[in-house]
Amino acid sequence: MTLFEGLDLTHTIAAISTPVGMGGIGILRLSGPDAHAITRKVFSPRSHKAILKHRQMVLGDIMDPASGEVIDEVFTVLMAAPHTYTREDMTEIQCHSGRVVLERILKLLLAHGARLAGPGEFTLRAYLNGRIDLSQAEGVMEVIQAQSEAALRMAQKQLRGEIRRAVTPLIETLDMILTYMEADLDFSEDTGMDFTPTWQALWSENAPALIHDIARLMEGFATCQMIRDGFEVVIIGPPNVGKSSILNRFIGRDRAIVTEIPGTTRDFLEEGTLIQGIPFRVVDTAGLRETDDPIEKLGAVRSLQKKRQADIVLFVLDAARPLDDEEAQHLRQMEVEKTLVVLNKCDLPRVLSPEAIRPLLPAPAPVVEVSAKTGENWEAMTSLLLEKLQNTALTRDVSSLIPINQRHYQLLEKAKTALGRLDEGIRQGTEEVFLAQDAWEAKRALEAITGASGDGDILSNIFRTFCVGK
Ligand SMILES: Nc1nc2c(ncn2[C@@H]2O[C@H](COP(=O)(O)OP(=O)(O)OP(=O)(O)O)[C@@H](O)[C@H]2O)c(=O)[nH]1
Ligand SMILES: [Mg+2]
Repeated sequence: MTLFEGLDLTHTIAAISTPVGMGGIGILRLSGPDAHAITRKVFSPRSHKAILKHRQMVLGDIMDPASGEVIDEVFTVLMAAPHTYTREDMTEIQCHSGRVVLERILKLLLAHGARLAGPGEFTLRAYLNGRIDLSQAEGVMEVIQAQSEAALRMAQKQLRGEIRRAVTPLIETLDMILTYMEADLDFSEDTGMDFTPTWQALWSENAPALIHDIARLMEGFATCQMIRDGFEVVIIGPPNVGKSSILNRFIGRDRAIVTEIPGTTRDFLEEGTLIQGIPFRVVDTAGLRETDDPIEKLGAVRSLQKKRQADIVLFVLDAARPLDDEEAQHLRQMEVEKTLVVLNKCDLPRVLSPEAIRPLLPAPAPVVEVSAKTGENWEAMTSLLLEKLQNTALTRDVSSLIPINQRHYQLLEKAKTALGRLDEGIRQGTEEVFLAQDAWEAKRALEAITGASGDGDILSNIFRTFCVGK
């Protein structure tokens, strides 16, 4: 069943829009044809001269008209359609934020004819009423969920409709080609008019740019994901070198178990953190060593998988212990581009030095001494880590990046495949009806990025992640 099945999307809705809990101010919202009438039933202005009108805040009380009991002193503002978030009549009520206050006011609004809003229903209505497109509705959630300033900037672009601006010209080009294709299909038999030269000329003129633009949008996806979810730092190395201690220091609490017994961590463990305002996912892994223990073996397989996916690898060694052959082997095979060698436990008498490690590496890579225990040299290590990210999304100019998400990416891929088929079809002399089908498929996929044309499942999937009240 889809999220909004059976719900009357024209009925007036109400919801608490701020987190329910103790706080300075809590906000309730109403939207729909009866929003203003319901407000008038439960709100009485403090001054008898005050009147509720568009975008004017009025001080007064929320009062249960049945009992005359005042529930809270509030500010109320009416907003008149179509100049509102949903394009419907709306009300916002600002009360004191406490669970009981908020819930009693909500109950009162429901008792007077509103129904409880579904998740994201205010935004859904903004979309259904044509104020925003679907990619902008997704942008609302991206703004709320942004974990960093870069993610917020990207989300704001999405909210402002950048995706639509990127995709619309592509749809228009396809539309133009389709018009001539269809004319050919419709008229050529009856009238002898032949539009084939026209549409094929339009195709060869526009197809390279069209396909290139779609590919370019798709290319930005990996960077967008990185900005959204943060960079993945995977801590890897032999047992007992202090990998879990490093994770704990990164996140500032004892998340991973640390003991002096080698093989403590058996599986990987992931935690999010900000390093100088940049979001990271730090992954602690099971130690790598030759072993017969089946659990440790599985753990090591997972560690290596994580290492492959990583944006950055911290290869950790114990600075107070000489290298063994296995460790030296790891160093010789290291992927230097994304690795930082960390000599941990530098608070102890040192046996390993960066100078001894460097010649073993297949190419130059940073080697840094730290102590997860005392925090010595920690800043030097994090700066090196950030330096490793040079030329990634972090430092590159992302102002031209179009904020693509997984759903957009899949639709772009579908469009690109269909256009590839069409291009091939023309060369093979495929019948025009099939060529037109491919063009239509590409066009529909591009259109679905900004509009789901009433597809309940797609809308459900998007709005399911929203909170009630947004
Ligand atoms: N002196 C000193 N001891 C450390 C440091 N970092 C970790 N240790 C100690 O080294 C031991 C192993 O630390 P862990 O963080 O569990 O090491 P690990 O690499 O996660 O070990 P496994 O999970 O077994 O692979 C513990 O006794 C820690 O207290 C450090 O910087 N200095
Ligand atoms: Mg560990």
